[in-house]
Amino acid sequence: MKIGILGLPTSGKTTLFNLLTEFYDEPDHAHGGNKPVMRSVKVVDPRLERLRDDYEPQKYTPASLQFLDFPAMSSESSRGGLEDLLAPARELETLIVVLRDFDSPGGAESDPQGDLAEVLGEFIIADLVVVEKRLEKLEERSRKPNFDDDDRREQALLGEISGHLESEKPVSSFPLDDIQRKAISGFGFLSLKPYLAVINSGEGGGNAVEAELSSVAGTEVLSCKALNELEILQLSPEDQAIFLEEYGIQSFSREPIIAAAYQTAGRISFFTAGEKEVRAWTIRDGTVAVDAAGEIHTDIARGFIRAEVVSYEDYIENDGIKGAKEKGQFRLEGKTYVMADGDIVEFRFSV
Ligand SMILES: Nc1nc2c(ncn2[C@@H]2O[C@H](COP(=O)(O)OP(=O)(O)OP(=O)(O)O)[C@@H](O)[C@H]2O)c(=O)[nH]1
Ligand SMILES: [Mg+2]
Repeated sequence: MKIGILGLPTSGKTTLFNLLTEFYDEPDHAHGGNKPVMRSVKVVDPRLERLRDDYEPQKYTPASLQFLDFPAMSSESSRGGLEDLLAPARELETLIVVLRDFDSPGGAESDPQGDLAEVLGEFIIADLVVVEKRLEKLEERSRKPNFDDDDRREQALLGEISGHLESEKPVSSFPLDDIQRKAISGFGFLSLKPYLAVINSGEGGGNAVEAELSSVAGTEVLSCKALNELEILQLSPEDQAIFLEEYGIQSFSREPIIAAAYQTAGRISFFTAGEKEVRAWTIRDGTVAVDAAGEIHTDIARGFIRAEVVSYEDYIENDGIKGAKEKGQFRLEGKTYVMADGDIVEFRFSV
């Protein structure tokens, strides 16, 4: 899964990017180019670590995530305008919007709420540009004989969406049925994407702003102290404890931010565990067993017989699969079983 990190200038995007991807070599660097920078990170999941400790497998494979650090959202930082700068974000399913909650190096006071409104406003404008370009094309086509019913429907729908965007409302609040949703999916509307707001607090609090923003944003809001955390992570464990206390940081924010990103993206994890390999798999929430099997291998989906499932909670409660089996908490599930987060699964199949 790929997650874009966006925000206004000097909000701490790159610092957060470095924190999330555990990159300590260059604690502070300006974003050079006009394109996002991508880096992968292995997802730390205590549940998977427990399985690793129990099975001592030959191979350990956590899930991985790709983060993209975007250039600042300001017209000066982009030659082709904000639409060009934001274009790579259209392919992503989830975004993190970083909000500055410290006085900027230039001395500007912080206004996370105002900044969020500005970022969301830019998403709306960028989407409007895309819609208008497409409508122009359709208008041209409408004078030609091959203009068909599909084109006509698209034109009508985009006309309505354009009006919605013009009244400064995001596509996410436009009522779409499944067919329409599919019809517009190729545009990658930014104002339709789920996003996670991360308040980057300096030395101050952050929690107050978090609560305040949660009530208005209608989205998940987390806060962190990216710069301090990044510095502290490079210290010895003893020093880490001292400085966490000194800065009033209860715990590092990398794990909760990644967990919230999964939730925002509608993703869950299931695990496979054995002596050969302990591994995490990322699937969409709502995925059925046969499709989850297909994530591992198409043969397993094709020859699917059943899924043998133990929830992580039952695994822990019974001290392993064996104990869960004895307690009857080991379930045999069919193709249409809806996978749950934390399921430990073995697929039975024949090919
Ligand atoms: N005081 C303070 N400074 C911070 C904090 N986070 C980042 N900074 C500083 O703010 C400046 C910008 O940080 P970056 O992480 O580069 O911000 P950015 O959003 O990537 O910046 P651009 O890509 O240039 O828009 C750097 O000098 C950081 O050291 C913070 O929590 N507190
Ligand atoms: Mg940057």
